[in-house]
Parts: sequence; C-alpha cells; structure tokens
Amino acid sequence: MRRIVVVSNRVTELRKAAQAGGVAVAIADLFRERPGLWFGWNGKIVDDNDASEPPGVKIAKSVGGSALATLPLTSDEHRDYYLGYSNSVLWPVFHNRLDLARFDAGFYPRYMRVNERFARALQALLKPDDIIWIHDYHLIPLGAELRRAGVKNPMGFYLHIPVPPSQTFLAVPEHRALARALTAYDLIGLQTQADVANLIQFLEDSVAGRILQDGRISAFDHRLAVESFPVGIDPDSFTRVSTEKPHAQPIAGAQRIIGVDRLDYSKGLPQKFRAFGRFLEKYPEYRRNVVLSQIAPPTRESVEAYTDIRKQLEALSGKINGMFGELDWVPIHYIYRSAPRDRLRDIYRSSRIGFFTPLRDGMNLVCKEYVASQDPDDPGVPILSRFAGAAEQLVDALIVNPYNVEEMADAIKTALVMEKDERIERYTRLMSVIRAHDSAAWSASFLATLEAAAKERSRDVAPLTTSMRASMARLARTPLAPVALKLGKEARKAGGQTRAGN
Ligand code: GDG
Repeated sequence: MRRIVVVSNRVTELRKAAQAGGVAVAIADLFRERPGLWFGWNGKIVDDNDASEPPGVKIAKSVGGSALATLPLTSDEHRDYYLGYSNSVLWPVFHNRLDLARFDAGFYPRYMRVNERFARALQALLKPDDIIWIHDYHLIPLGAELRRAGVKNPMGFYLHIPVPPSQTFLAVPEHRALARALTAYDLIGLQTQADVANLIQFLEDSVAGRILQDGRISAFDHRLAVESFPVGIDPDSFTRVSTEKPHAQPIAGAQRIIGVDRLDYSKGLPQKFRAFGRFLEKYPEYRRNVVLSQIAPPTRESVEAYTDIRKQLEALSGKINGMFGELDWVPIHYIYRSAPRDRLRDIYRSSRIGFFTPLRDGMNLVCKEYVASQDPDDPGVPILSRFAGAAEQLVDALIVNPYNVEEMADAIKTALVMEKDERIERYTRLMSVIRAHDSAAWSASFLATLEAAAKERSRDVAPLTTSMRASMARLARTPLAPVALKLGKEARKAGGQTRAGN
C-alpha cells in the first residue's frame, strides 16, 4: 500500500490527536489504516537568528508504521506566516470579512518563504511512490513549490475553510499567485458544492481557467479536479454509551442549550448571545427554565480581532445575566476555556438544544458531534446556521440565518416545544447522513479521487517543451497556419495526444 504523506500547518502526536478533536482525529485514524508520514509545524517558536537557518526537521516514530516529521517556526515566521498572512489575511477573507483583512502589513513574502522552506524540508523525505495530501490555507503554495523542485507524486490539497465568492477573493492583492499555486495540485477538495462553484468562478476570473469536458479545470499548463468532500466525524466515538456516571448532569429544573465554538469572530457568538437574550425577553415563561452554556476556548489571542470579540462577549453575557438573572438562576454560562474531550459527549447529550450559528464556517463538526451524542429515544434538537458547510448536509436541523436575531430566538422556542416523535424522526435522518459521510469515508474518497486524478494527469498531453513555447510565442507574430501545423507536429513528437475538448 502506498505511503500517505499528510502535510498540515500543525502536527499533533497521534496518541494525543483524539483529544485535540476536529480533523486531527481523522488524520490519526487514517494512519491507523495505512502507513504514513505527517509533516508540519511542531507548535514551537524559536528565536530568530539571522546568521543561521532555523532548526531542521525532527523525525519521530509514532503508532503503527507511521512517523511525524516536524519543524519549528522562528518568531518572525510565526508573526508573518501564521498570525499574519494565514490568520489576518486569508482567514478573514475566506470568511467574508474583508474589513478585518490586513492587506498592507507586508506578510506575504514571509508566507511564501515558509512554504518554500517547508517544501525543501519535505522534498528530502519523499519517496517516489508517496501520495501527498496537503491541508489548509496556510500551505496553499506548498504544492507549487514541490512541483518546481521536480516532485511528480500525486498531490492533493484540502481546504477546511469556506471559499468566498470570487469578487471577495479577487480583493486579495496576491490572488493571481494564489490561483496559480492552486493549479499545481491534481485535486482540490472542498467542504461543499457551493465552495466548488466559488472556486471555479474564481479561477475563471483570476487566471482565465476553463472547465474541460471531463469536468476538470484547465489553467496555465495544468489540469486539476475540484470536488467537494464534506469532512465528517467518527460517530461511534460519540454514540457509545458511557458506562461511567455522566460528567455533565442536567441542570436542576432547567434545560440546557449548548454552544461549543472556538472563540472566533466567524462563529457568530455575539449574535447568538443576543438571540438568547431576545428569546428570554419575548418568551418570559421560559425564564429560569433554560440556560445557555457556551464553551469558547480561546485561539489566536495575539491577533487584535480576537481580543475585540472576547471583550464583546464578556460585555454581552454580563449585560444579559444582569438584565434577566436571579439569585438562583444565571441565564448564560460563558466558559472561556477548553472542556476536556471526554466530557464533551456528556455535555452534548445532556443538552436539549445544540446551538451552532456561525456567520461562516467551512463545515462545523461540533453540530455533527452534538447529534451523534444524543439519546436515540429522546434526542435534542440542533439549531444550525445556514452559512455553515454542514447545513448542505444536515437539512433536518433547524436551519437559521445567524444574522437574524429574531429568527434564532423563535428557533429556540420551536426546538423546546418540538414533540418527541418529530425529534426522533429528524435525529434518525441526521444520523444516517452523519454515518454515510463519516471521517473514514471522507479520507478514503479524497484519496481514491486523488489517485484517479493523478493517473489522468499522467495520461494528459506531455508538458509543453521549450521549443513548443517558442512556437507559441511566434504564433502572435506570424501567420497562423504554418506555426499551428508545426506546433501540432512537435506535440506529437513529444508524445502528446490532445484530448477532445481540452
Ligand atoms: C475548522 C473549520 C471545519 C471545540 N471546543 C472544544 C473542543 N472542540 C473541538 C470540537 C471539534 C473541533 O474542536 C472544532 O471543529 P469545528 O469544525 O467545529 O471548527 P474549527 O475548529 O473552526 O475547524 C471548520 C473544521 O476545520 C474541519 O474541517 O469543520 O469549518 O473552521 O471536534 O469538538 N474540544 C475539546 N474542548 C473544547 O472546549 N476537547
């Protein structure tokens, strides 16, 4: 079986990946199935030392036959590549927040240099038979850098965050370079069909990409496939009924609404708090009967936009608790730290409503985890933003507009009064989708499509030779027919076979 090389910004020790949640769990599971190498940043920041190169790759054996290859970032790299271009330009733009994007801060050159450095370090570890799977917006240019260094292996890229509408993407000053870098991959995997449509439109607008008859995209000399592979969870790890006493007891006399979101401006937390406040105002009979527990672990605290959102939430929860709270009832439990992973299942299961209302989200795994944790005989109700990728699949959740506070307040009421029969019907349909698209199906389908796309590439026309390029340049200056004929002859000599429709 061919080795899988997974590259992501952050690498977690496989034994700890299950605790980290999110996609780290899926990657760890993949490596249990087949041999692999996981390459990326080890989370450490070393002091800059202009005189020498940053320390190199460390390889550690891990579970099964797998290995981790990690390297640190220098403090300049961490500032410009990670906090800067990745999280203060690409993250806000891809989440439709052009207002927060720091285009003029000069982060881009170092973003490129880190990708070049990663490419050099990775290339030395590659074997000819490896399949390379690169993850997320931090590493968009990595594939092109590897190709430039002569790497021929199948290479796929998966974007975990949403693709914005083309007009928004085009606002990034470096959009052409990013588009060009994307075309170096054999396959780009995205969360939703809407993301696929946005990316194709962007490639058309930015670099005049074309859709071929076989559905692939052609831009520059490259052909690539762009498809959606909605990321999933391992439902069994949430459905398994715990034999221990539940960690999270229901709150005496009150039903719990649960939110679990990294503290990020894309997660729509202020709107969620306002909607809960509006619910208490509009339906006073529910006061004392409901609490909103919001777990919001901090992330990227040194990025200014994240400090702002934290202050906003502290003010809002204080205001709502002050306005509606009683000596023996606090309406919002706002927890500004991470909950241990082994408690999440019980917390989800003991909550009558799962409240997940991001303004924009690639997928939103938490909603899937919430559903999978429910008691099949008496399940709770998920309320889900229409702007989370998960809404394309979880159509039996209560789908809401996260900008519409009134609608969200009413959805809480609808969920609270929903009859058990309807809750069970919705849960059953949701679970069948979650099971059919679990994390194992996600990685297996991406990798199978990548191998097929890479085979297509090897059957394609041989890349243009230098003399063919010269002929094409002459095309602009000389009469068409003779040059076109010559070009055709050269293409045949180079072993190329033009595919219909290309
Ligand atoms: C990105 C995209 C996409 C959260 N709080 C705690 C905790 N978590 C775990 C959850 C879940 C994961 O982290 C979060 O995943 P999400 O999908 O909800 O969101 P992002 O972190 O923004 O992830 C997203 C995802 O990538 C995968 O492609 O769906 O759209 O933004 O597993 O359970 N885990 C623990 N304590 C917490 O307090 N232990």
